[in-house]
Amino acid sequence: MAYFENVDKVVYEGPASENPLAFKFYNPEEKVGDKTMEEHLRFSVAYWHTFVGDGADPFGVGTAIRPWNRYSGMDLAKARVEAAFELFDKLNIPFFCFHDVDIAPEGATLKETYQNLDTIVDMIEEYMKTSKTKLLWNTANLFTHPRFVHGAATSCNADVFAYAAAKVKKGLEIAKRLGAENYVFWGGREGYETLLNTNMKLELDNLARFLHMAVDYAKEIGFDGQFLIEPKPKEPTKHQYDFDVATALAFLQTYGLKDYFKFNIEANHATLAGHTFEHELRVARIHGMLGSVDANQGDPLLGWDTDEFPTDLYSTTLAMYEILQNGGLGKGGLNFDAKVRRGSFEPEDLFYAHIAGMDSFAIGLKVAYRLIEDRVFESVVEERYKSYTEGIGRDIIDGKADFHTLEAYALNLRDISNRSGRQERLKTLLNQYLLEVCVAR
Ligand code: XLS
Ligand code: NI
Ligand code: NI
Repeated sequence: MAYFENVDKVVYEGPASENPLAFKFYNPEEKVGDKTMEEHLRFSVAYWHTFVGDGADPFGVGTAIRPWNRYSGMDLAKARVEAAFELFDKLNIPFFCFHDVDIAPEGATLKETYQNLDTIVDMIEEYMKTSKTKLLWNTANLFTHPRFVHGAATSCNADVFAYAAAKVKKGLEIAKRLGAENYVFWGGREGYETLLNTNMKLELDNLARFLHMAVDYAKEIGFDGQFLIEPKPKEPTKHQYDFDVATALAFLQTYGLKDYFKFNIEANHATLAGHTFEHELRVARIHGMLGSVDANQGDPLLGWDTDEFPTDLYSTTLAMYEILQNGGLGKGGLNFDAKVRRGSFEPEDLFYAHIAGMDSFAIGLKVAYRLIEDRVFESVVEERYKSYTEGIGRDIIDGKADFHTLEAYALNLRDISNRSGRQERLKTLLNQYLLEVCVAR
């Protein structure tokens, strides 16, 4: 049966098209450089927002009209799988992502939960045989159920640590079965509410123990997907230990975990941490740790994780700039960890939202590619740091300078001249490139 009767397959019709259910810029087969748009962008649908989320907020109940909601329990879980693969097919989407609790309801016991999961994973596996859509990543939800009130791997309660380990063990087995490209760790409640009751050292040590066990188990079962850490500074915790890329990187290095992980960077988490999206991508990239992206955007007027579909072309362009400089995302992708607004409650809105996100990143890709091809910012950066290619600068880089030689050099300096950073000029250039791509019909 069809859940989205009013929607046909969404195809590329070009910027002049007036069909709201068509792509205007995302043309999966179109080549940008030596890769197609589909290969560059590796779009993914987030199961939780699209098939589970109902639009509830702290002040009101759900508003979403979802044809599968006439079912409940395991029937609902099965209907969601049917709806999911219908949407994947109609959007021609190459990947999807889920938490364990998104796909199957928890049972009365962990054993029963496993059985529910197995039934649905069987079904998903069957669908995947004939669908092009692959699993970008899965993860375990270690934050919703009351047992995780004090965290999971960082809980003060060892029983909870054990329970969380069992859920991740099962998650890795599912990842292996479904051929997931990655496995994600987002520590929603791995943080603290007050230092007055918190043994921070023990909690961090335990988080590292937990992740080492996960690395060992993946090796044991031969799961070769990439492990990803998804930083977020807060919410639901007051302070999350994976605050931002720099903090999580220090943690991974301290505990000998760096070689086993990369980062899954979410735009709205970056802004919650007081950074831009591109800042987090840059920090990960220069350390060789850029793994995947949760593509969404926040609302600058609201101070929480609003998970909006990405439509800010500045942001998608600067993100794609980092991704292209990284040589792509490898096993990662652009996962729409994004939800339609509470007021956008019709099933068709799920399509409009994904089309908006996909077109926005397609524009970002094209603009970023041209900027790099023309070496617009590279030549500026090269020129700006030129003093390190010769003379005293070269000596600093080559390790030939020390405080003695530098002092001797400085004492002889007559005057020091700096040059303008030209920010405003560069932003105009960025605008010009953006307009060129958008206006060229
Ligand atoms: C929540 C996170 C979550 C992760 C997966 O803010 O973004 O959705 O991506 O657990
Ligand atoms: Ni996320
Ligand atoms: Ni988030």
